[in-house]
Amino acid sequence: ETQEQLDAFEARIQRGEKIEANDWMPAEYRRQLIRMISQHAHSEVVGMLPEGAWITRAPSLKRKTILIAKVQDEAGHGQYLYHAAETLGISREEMVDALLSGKAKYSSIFNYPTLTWADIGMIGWLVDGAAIKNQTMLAGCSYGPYSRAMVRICSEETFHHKQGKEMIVMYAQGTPEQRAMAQDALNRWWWPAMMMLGPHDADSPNSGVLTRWGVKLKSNDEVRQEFINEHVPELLEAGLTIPDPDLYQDENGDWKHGPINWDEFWSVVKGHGQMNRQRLEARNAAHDEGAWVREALEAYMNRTPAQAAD
Ligand code: BYC
Repeated sequence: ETQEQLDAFEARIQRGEKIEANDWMPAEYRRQLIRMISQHAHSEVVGMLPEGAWITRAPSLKRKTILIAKVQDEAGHGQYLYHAAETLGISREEMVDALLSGKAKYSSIFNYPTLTWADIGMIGWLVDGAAIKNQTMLAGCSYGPYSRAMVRICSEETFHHKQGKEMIVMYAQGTPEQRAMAQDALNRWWWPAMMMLGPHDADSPNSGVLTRWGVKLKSNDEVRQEFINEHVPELLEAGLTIPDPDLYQDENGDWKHGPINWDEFWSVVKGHGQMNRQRLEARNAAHDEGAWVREALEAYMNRTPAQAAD
């Protein structure tokens, strides 16, 4: 890597040009994007598990149909993102191996259990709500394939967000049992949703280079601020109580939150959350059970011309 190459690359970023798969890029830019996009893909795929667990227990055919469509969308997002990462020269097998062996990270949020049906609504409202804030920012990122993936994914996430909000607002105005179930879901998902947007800026080692190269256009704390500014008033209007006694609105209209339990966050990220073990076991089992599909595909690819003409 020469200084001229780096200067020309950074000038392109400055001009707001997209970097495409075959363009020159610093090795560190490539490494950072492979890290981020593959972790994002893994999150989509693991994210199917907490919600998938409720497909058979949905309270109506309508809710079941919506949930099946949502979980299927997450699989599509995973596919799309694995492809985006492949444009950087890593294979699908390497990425999947890293997930299945526990080497790769995926979003902390999916290591929490879904204990009641209201958790499905709360994931849509809060988790997809947080994801949209992060991903709308990433839709403007400097790497073309990732940025284009984000545009499509965000439009689908918007449906996910709306169905979750609609469900929770309805339960929050429902019977005392429904209200209690919605409040309990908020109590358990609020802080994990805050954490999923990443550590405070001062503790975010990757932010410097990602910002310099136009991958991150906003910091973790800025995205978190956008998330709470949108969601706090809406949750309060729904009649719910946010489980943060220190929450207040400052003179600029920003909602300020109390301290986040980062020990819990790092413990989950390091594999010690409530559901880390089960999530990896479920992914490994699904991979093993899908071996025959991969074998069938390979046999089909290797068919003789005579077989193909049959
Ligand atoms: N969980 O330097 P930092 C979804 C790690 S899926 C686990 O700030 P960065 C959905 C981080 O990787 C949502 N690990 O990192 C799907 C780094 O470790 P490494 C997923 C986390 O990259 C289904 C270290 O902490 N979205 O929407 O600058 C159903 C230091 O952090 C987490 C994405 O993946 C975490 N929450 O910023 C419903 C979006 N946070 O890798 C919904 C793409 C941080 O150096 N990713 N770490 O060993 C990003 O935008 C950024 O990677 C992050 C973190 C903002 C998440």
